[in-house]
Amino acid sequence: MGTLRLVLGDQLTRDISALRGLDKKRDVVLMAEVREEGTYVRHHKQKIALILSAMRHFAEALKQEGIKVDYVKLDDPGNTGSLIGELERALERHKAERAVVTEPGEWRLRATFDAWRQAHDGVFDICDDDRFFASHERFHEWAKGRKSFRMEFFYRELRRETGFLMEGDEPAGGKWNFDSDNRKALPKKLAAPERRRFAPDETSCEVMALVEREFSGHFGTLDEFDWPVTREEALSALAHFIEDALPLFGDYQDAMREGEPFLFHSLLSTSLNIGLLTPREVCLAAEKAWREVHVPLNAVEGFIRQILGWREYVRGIYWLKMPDYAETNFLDAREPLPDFYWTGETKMRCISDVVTQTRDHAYSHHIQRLMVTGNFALLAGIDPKEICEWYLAVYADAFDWVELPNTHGMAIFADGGLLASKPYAASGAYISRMSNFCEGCSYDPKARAGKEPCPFNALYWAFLMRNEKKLSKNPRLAMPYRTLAKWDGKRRESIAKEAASFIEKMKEGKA
Ligand code: FAD
Ligand code: DLZ
Ligand code: SF4
Repeated sequence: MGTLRLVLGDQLTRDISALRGLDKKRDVVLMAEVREEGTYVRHHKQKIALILSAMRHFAEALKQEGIKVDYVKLDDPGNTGSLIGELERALERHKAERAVVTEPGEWRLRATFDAWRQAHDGVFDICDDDRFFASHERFHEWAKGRKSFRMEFFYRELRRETGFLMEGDEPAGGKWNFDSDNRKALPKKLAAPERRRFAPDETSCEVMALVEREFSGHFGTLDEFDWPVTREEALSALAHFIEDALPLFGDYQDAMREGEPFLFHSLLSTSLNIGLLTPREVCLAAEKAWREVHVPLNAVEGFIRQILGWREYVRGIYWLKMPDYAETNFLDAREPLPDFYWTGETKMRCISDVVTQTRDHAYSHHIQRLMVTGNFALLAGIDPKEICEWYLAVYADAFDWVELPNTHGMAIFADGGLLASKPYAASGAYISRMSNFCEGCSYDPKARAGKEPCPFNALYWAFLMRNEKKLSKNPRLAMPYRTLAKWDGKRRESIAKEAASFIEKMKEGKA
């Protein structure tokens, strides 16, 4: 036979580099469901179901084109449980001399594949994953010689290179960034659009039963599973977002409302990350909505920046800095992850709401991840490894290349400011301003008489005090440190005590 072409569960793009030049008569595509990929962290059940169902649909679509596909199911007898094990078995089964794969998105698997390739000279090619706007080389070239990296500057270069939202050499609307328009609080009466659901078909139902059986101890429920699992469904989700949610995406990008996980967000990260959609077509669709249908520029720019800017930038940082990146712990955070990250059982309404929806949907939007669970982990000093593993496990869109920089760098500042210019630390006042969580909470962000004070407040000031040496010179934290400078020793001591007592309660499972 010709070449064995291995396609991984997050590479479900017809034009993926490993499938280019495929010879239908001689080549075989290998796809394998393996236990190791489902358990290297204990992924949310919906993430495993999403990947396995999407893999099965993708394999079927290739077969419909007349391509030979060797598909190994999770419960096939003889399944070795690992991708390398299945690659070796398939090479033997097909008497193939050469195999090819597109570079895996995670460093862990890339290292495993590299090691196998070195041990098997000339057998295995690993080709670039060119579904991104910037190659590894492009990011390296940008990063070379820079002391600090900032997304905004990288994003502007990519805007110029791709021409997205450009008018000649100038950014559309005369500004690169419309963030200042994008921090509105959500009006009480404004309803979020109803989301298009993709009810599980026969394949998804089969896979969900398999997941319940084989991964029963994993976090999350499957009851609300409705992710797009085919390219057609993903395209329909994209069209729905552009029409119904994009116009207000910018205005309410940072808003949160209890019991409403999605608001005006796109829910496209799973489809993008597993390859059902390409970033280019998503950005093109958004830009078209601005040019042709006059969707506001602040919405379209805000959305394109997430994909062309943040998504490319975090991937660049990941491949530039791994594997050392994951080992840093700039703030020397050592506290264990509290149980309520799994159970949602805490009096803190904001956290219990976000954890509950994460359990039910394997989703929460960016500000919930950053300013609720991320902010709490930062303030409480949760160990980077533990909190990163949590984020990797609980979201359907989680892959190390995007989860790690967002958590380790952006949310908990464990990289000391390589990725973000300041820690995203905030007291209860921020959550109160951007959500309605506090209205139904037994704590009070304003610490009025008769109610327990919001733990985020003491934790916030204690965080600043604890890390004064490392953070007080940061110009973006000048204001809170000026406030702290006015406090006498007694006040400092009392806040530090309040925060320490909360952390103790948290460790005893009483928070
Ligand atoms: P929208 O708000 O509609 O945004 C549109 C798209 O922009 C997303 O689909 C996504 O592809 C991209 N995007 C937005 N923000 C980011 C970002 N900061 N980094 C990279 N891409 C971005 N995103 C993941 O895809 N996987 C993760 O594992 C992940 N982990 C995160 C962990 C933390 C602590 C934080 C703060 C953020 C994380 N993000 C992650 C980024 C972001 O929260 C999600 O991409 C977003 O919530 C997905 O929902 P959406 O598709 O509705 O996004
Ligand atoms: C996430 C995942 C899961 C749960 N299962 C599989 C699988 O059975 N087979 C497979 O090829 N890929 C799976 N994946 C996706 C891989 O974990 C992903 O390709 C790597 O993490 C690299 O990004
Ligand atoms: Fe969260 Fe504090 Fe508001 Fe309660 S009062 S919801 S703990 S921010």
